[in-house]
Amino acid sequence: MKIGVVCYPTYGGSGVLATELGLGLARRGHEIHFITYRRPARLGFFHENVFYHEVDSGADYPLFEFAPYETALASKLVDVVENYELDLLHVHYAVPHAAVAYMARKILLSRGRYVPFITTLHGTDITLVGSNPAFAPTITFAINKSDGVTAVSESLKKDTLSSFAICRPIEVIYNFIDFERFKRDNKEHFRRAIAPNGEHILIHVSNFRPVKRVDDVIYIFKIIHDQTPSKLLLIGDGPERSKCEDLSRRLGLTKDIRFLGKQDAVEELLAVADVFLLPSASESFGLAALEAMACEVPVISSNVGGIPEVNIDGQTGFTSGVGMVDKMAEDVLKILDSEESLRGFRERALAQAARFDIEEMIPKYEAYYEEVLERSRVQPEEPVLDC
Ligand code: GMT
Repeated sequence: MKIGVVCYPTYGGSGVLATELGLGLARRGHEIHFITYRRPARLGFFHENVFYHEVDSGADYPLFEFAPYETALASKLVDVVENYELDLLHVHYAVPHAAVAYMARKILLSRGRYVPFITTLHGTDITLVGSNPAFAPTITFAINKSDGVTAVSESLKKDTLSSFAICRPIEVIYNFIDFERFKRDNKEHFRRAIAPNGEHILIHVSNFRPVKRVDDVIYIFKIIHDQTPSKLLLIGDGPERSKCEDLSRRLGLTKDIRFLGKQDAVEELLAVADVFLLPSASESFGLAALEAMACEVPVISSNVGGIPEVNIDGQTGFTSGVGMVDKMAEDVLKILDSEESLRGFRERALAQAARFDIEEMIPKYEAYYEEVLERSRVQPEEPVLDC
């Protein structure tokens, strides 16, 4: 198949997932065209069957206080579909990509070609952004008009159905993990550099948005640090970072918390960690937790959204209500209680991560693409809605 992939190219989970999916599909012989405004973070090298088309929204024209990205993206989609004869568009993150794909499909149809599009819902496009009245009518319409819709967890599917008037089926295809990359390689030299006296290593990875509650990570760490020698690695960057740096200074923890910023080889740091912290206020799946589990790192998380579908309470780590930092700290200490306890959690985390192997999930996307293509071959026009 020839597939156009639209995503945010930043470090967010949806862009990571979209890029890994595209690369995985390319390895299986499909021709993949990424179409976005900047090269996706994980698309650093030459890959056979992979193309990248940059969207220029004409931002330098003085009239445009807000560059018309959607218009430029729709035009680029039309151009790429026509010139590379794409079969299908797969857009990740509903806002604004689903509406843009709808527009592109209309334009292409007016030029004699029906190209179906699939929308993958990732999380904040539904839970935080999509239900905002500024976007809701457009997003509801574009989801309903998609030729196929997937959600990354059962919880996100449920949230979508309860927040919007959706009158079409949603397929759940979970986030996945590439075990070639995410595995517990021996990085003893890193461990010695970070924790020279054998301290425990806690880790958090995110884009430092308020929804991630990185300040809770620091409060949890403070409780643990008061009881056992430990270090905290904070990976990623975003709007809350300086507030968190300030908090760690106020709590007297600067020596033992390292803000490492954005890192490409996250797996190398996960490989030396003992516990991963993810106390988010909202999380449709928690790809970062899955990456940790694949590296045999147990997870302490909140119990919101799709997290309990990934992190099994008492097995692969523990889950708690949002903001329950005392309980989360207690749970970390339970895991770290003995070598044997830690080993058990590590083994179960890895076994659970194996359920989300990329090799199992990519065929699910392929099968879904086939299904959508077949439907649009039989009926090459907009889906007729029963609502
Ligand atoms: O919050 C992020 O890390 C970024 C965000 C995004 O949409 O780019 O991630 C969402 O999509 C990921 C991939 O499907 C999910 O694993 C994350 O749980 C989800 N984030 C939230 O729901 C807050």
